[in-house]
Amino acid sequence: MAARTDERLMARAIELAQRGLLATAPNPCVGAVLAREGEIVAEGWHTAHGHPHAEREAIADARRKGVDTAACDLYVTLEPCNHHGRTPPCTEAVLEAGIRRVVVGCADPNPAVAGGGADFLRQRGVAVEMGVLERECRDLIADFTTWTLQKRAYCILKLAQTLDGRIASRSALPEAVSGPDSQCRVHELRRLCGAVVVGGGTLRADNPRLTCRLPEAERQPLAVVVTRSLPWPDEERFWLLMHRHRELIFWTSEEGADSDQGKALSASQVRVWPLPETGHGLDLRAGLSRLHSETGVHRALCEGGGRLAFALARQGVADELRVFVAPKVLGDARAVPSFQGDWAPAMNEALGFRFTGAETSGEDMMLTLRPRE
Ligand code: AOF
Ligand code: ZN
Repeated sequence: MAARTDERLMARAIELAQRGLLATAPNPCVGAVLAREGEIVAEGWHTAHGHPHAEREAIADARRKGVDTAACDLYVTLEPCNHHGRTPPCTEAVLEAGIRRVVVGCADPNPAVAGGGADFLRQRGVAVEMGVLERECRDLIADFTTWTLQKRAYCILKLAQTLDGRIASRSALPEAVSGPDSQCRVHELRRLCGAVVVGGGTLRADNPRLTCRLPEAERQPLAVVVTRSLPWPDEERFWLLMHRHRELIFWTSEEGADSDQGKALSASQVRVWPLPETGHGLDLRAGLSRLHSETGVHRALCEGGGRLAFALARQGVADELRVFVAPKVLGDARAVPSFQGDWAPAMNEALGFRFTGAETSGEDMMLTLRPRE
């Protein structure tokens, strides 16, 4: 099959996979298509954790439609599994369906299955091609890779900024930077994430609600506030935050946790987690690990401000950036920058990212970036 056809069909499998983004955690989202002479005849995706895998869904779709699977090529975003987990191995389903050619996006990073599926199929005479749209397929499951290999929550950093890279004016008043379409997308991101994380400064300046205001939101994310100077438990805005969220957690320093405020908070219903110091602020990776192990949160959405955004980027845990760029210029050196630090004096020392998406969002642009590999 021509390389361009393989890519077109894999692109469709990626689209299908994205439908499972919310429900599959802690499994990856996976999509599959069955094609005959380059034409899609059946489709499937992993719909939810514990449900059949994408390959089985595609094969079931083919059977429903009366399609002869033995005459089809299978395109799947992730290497078929070869292990008995919650579901039987997909490699067996492929053999039973008589499929002779399997095109795979990327290898499974799960150490329990890594490499096994493709080899198993090849040994049984199936042609397996690996690595079609590999980077896109790896990006698709970057969250899963973080959970399985690093055992921590995957961190999406959201920024809403002006053309000149400012997230707020000098007035420090809560003001919307981006338009209603972008704000709607932010609620969609909050729906996807089990926790929202903000710096103490942002909380004090904006008093954000940090809730998902979409009707389909099943539950609210828990709230994490990163601050060295903890509030007293009766400070109103923190109570408000607590009542809106399932839970409120403070990430602070050892001294913060030991302070009178820290002790008073711990004695109320608030969790206070002291994080180790790194040379670049509190150890946010440790916070994300603990979030994953103690609360089962898979994705955390960081909503600023600038100092926290920079610390995440500097510590290499800004796994995905969603930057909403509003077509506005403040032109004020005292306005708040999206990344606030004291870092690179020269361009060759800048932290590097790569663009993985750019689309319009009402009057704004939404850019998606990931760390450089
Ligand atoms: C596939 N196709 O659609 C998915 C795969 O607990 P289980 O049985 O659902 O297995 C989970 C593991 O299977 C998961 O950790 C990942 O390695 C792989 N997911 N594999 O062939 C799929 N979702
Ligand atoms: Zn499988």
